[in-house]
Amino acid sequence: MNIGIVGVPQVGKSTFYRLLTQTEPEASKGKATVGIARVPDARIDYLSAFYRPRKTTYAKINVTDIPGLEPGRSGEFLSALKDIDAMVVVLRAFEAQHVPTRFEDGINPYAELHEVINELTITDWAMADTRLSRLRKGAKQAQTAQDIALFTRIAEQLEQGVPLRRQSLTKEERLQLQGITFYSDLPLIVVVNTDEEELLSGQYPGKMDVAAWCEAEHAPYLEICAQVEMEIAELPEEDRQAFMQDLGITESGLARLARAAYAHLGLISFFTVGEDEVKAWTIRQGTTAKQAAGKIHSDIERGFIRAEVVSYHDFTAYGGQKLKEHAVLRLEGKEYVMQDGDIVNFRFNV
Ligand SMILES: Nc1nc2c(ncn2[C@@H]2O[C@H](COP(=O)(O)OP(=O)(O)O)[C@@H](O)[C@H]2O)c(=O)[nH]1
Ligand SMILES: [Mg+2]
Repeated sequence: MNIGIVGVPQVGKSTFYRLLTQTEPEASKGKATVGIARVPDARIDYLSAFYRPRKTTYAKINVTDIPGLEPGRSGEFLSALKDIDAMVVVLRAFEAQHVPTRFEDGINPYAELHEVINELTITDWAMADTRLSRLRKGAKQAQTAQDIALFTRIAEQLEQGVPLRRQSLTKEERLQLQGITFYSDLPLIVVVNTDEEELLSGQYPGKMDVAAWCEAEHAPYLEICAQVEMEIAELPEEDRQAFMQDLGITESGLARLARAAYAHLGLISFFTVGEDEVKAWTIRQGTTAKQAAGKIHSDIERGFIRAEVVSYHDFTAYGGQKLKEHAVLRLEGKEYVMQDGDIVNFRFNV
């Protein structure tokens, strides 16, 4: 999974990137940085403690940090986002003397949100417009005429500030657009970067508006105190818990973001286990056993015989012991629809 961090300048995007990847971004120098976030998963922790494998592999999310969006340059910055599945919009709610506010009357995360949506929409409009002029110069084939009609309509609406996400398109039109990235069409996850006080009070200016917007747009909404969590992450393991408790943080920002992203994008995990490796695999909801086998290796998909499946829940209920006797180890065929938390061994023959 690839996610891009977007927002206006100086809102904590790079701080959030640091928190997710535990590495330094270069985005402040005007460049994009891609890093890897390891998705925390208590189920993998358990399975790894059980099998004591040589290798434990958590699911990964590729995170890209880019410079803050600004009129005239957003397109250039956004073009660094490749094959993005979702955008994380970071909004500033934190108060800090040393960081100048974008608005005269102080912080305004709701206004920032609109700025970001506008920049994404304008960038798409410019792209659609460029494409349109190219199409108009091109040969007058039937396909071109269709494309011109579609792009004209899309561009008009983008120009009026309607993100592609909110434009009504038929299935056929969607197919016509396949392979073209429209930033205003990508799933959004909104992260409000709060300070400690706001985290404790659960309040910040404009919260009602931001939350209502997210609900209307079906965008996951998270409040995260990036700076403080970053500082906590740097503490020795044994001190972290106490600090998190004081702030009422029960789950890390990364864990919450990962959960929101998986749910929003319809993704689930299955696990393969053994003495060599315990590993989490990410698939779409509705993936069949045979397709899941293909994630591991095309040979396993081609030679698929059966999948031996036990749910994580059943596995832990019996402490991983005598699963056959307890009749929780199932043999499933190629059409079996994989469930979140399935522990699988694929039987295959090539
Ligand atoms: N007090 C406070 N400062 C923050 C927080 N998040 C970021 N900052 C500061 O805000 C400035 C901009 O942060 P940065 O992550 O570089 O923002 P970016 O421009 O969006 O990437 C830096 O000086 C950070 O230390 C926060 O949660 N609280
Ligand atoms: Mg930055």
